[in-house]
Amino acid sequence: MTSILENRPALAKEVNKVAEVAGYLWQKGWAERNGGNITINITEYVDEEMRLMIPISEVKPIGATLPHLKGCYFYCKGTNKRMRDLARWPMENGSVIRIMDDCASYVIIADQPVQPTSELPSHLSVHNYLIAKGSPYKASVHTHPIELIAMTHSKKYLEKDVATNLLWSMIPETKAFCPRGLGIIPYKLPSSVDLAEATIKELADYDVVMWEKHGVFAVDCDVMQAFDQIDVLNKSALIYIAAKNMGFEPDGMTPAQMKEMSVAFHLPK
Ligand code: 2HA
Ligand code: ZN
Repeated sequence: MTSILENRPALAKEVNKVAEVAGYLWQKGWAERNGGNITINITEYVDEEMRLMIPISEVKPIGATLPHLKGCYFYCKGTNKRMRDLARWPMENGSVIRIMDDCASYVIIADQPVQPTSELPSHLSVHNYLIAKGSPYKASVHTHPIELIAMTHSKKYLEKDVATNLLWSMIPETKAFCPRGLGIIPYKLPSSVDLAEATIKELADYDVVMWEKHGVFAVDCDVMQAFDQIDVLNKSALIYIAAKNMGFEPDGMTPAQMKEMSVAFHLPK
């Protein structure tokens, strides 16, 4: 069977990045069973032949009307598919979808009729928001990073920017490479409209947001950069926990050292 990735090296490169990240998520223990989802806006790689491809699914409702997605294409992880499988076989555990002109429905065009992620309405609502904003961001990643989730089981870390400042202070790189910090969203039912709406609101101020007692949702230019933002935050959480396990509360970088970082790296906060 031929793949949509054949003779499309730029598109193949983006999908292969998703597969690489899916492997990291599994190796890190952040993607148990079918946990997590990834969607990427691949519209810029679409050629005339792709636009003419006959759908391999019926027309399905998105569950939301998203006016900025007209004519857009996405690669989406499949619902109930495993990240560890996607890492090896991205086109058997994910699919390419085309948004219909009504902006409220989609069809699958390749390679196989793999039903997209259960979080499709929230992922697509986020992409709609990013396009409306004129953002260059093309990737959204949802995953279950162990130590960051553990922190959300304590009320003190759910206060605005308490976790952000703590995590930034563990190692200079975290502020440099996750410069907008970690937004916090109080617990909401997975896949719910409420959760999608709260996520979009929080993404106005943060690139990575935490769903209390569930996981993170990150956006960036590509999937690798979205992963990196989550990875540096979780690394900081691990340093914090390692210090606590050695029996002391870590000092953290001083406010002056953090300020110095912001100036040197031209950081927004
Ligand atoms: O797709 O992680 O939140 C599995 C999930 C849903
Ligand atoms: Zn989840």
